[in-house]
Amino acid sequence: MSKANEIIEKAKNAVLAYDADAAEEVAQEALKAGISPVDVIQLGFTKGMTDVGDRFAKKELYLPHVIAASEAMTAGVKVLTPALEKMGGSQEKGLGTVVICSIEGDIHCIGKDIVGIMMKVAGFNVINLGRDIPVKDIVEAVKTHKPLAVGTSALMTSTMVNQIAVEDMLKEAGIRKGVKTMVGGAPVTQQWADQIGADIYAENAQDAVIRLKAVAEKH
Ligand code: HCB
Repeated sequence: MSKANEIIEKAKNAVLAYDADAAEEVAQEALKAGISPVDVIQLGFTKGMTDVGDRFAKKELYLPHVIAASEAMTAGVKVLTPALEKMGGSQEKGLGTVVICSIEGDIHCIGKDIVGIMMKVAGFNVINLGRDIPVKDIVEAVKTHKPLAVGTSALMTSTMVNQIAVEDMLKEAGIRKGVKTMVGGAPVTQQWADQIGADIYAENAQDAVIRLKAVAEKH
């Protein structure tokens, strides 16, 4: 196994072991070894988190396990964030402003925060409103910041519906045409984006960057 794969595997296992110390250590090891922080997050920590989610769904694990696993992932990502932000130093700047948040009713924020970091790295000015953000506040933020795009994250089938409300309230406010809407989160699909009239569906943080860069270039 290559050094990179070994570290990625360790990152996954740190989340599976609910071990925040191990997650921090492996993140530091990755930085020292020059392994891409993006790969450690996407192929390591996220893979571990997805496995925990699958086992939670099968009732093999309980909520405290999910909490502990997410704390481990957050600790690891925190160590990698400054390195990721530095990577942004060499990238193109001034691609435009993007507002992001977890949608009303949804406190899941790990994926949304990774999207935010990756967009910052790519050269976007990111306004991260946080989690469980009321739709009316999202619309207000669009009025205030006049972003290129507004990205919402929904991790639950019960909160996805609030992405429809974003589309509706932006239209009611007469500002829908001036902003691109992006939707994401584990249960969200391209089909959902098409159904509700969102402009962009992004499967993961890298995909979000690619798609938003394409929008910024046309702008
Ligand atoms: Co949570 N939870 N959870 N949870 N949780 C899920 C989402 C379930 C699917 C688990 C399951 O049952 N299999 C489930 C939802 C079921 C459903 O509706 N279909 C669920 C549930 C039910 C709940 C609670 C209701 C549990 C309870 O209290 N009984 C509760 C929610 C309360 C609420 O929101 N009001 C809850 C709580 C929690 C925590 C707090 C323990 C923790 C969140 C911690 C935090 O975020 N700070 C948590 C976690 C961690 C999960 C799982 C295990 C992992 C989510 C995650 O972080 N994945 C998740 C299972 C799963 O999703 N497979 C489970 C890793 C990240 C990196 O992936 O998909 O979020 P991501 O993000 C990607 C991608 O989607 C995309 O880019 C990201 C990076 O590549 N993306 C975007 C994300 N947002 C985007 C926005 C864009 O605009 C564009 C791209």
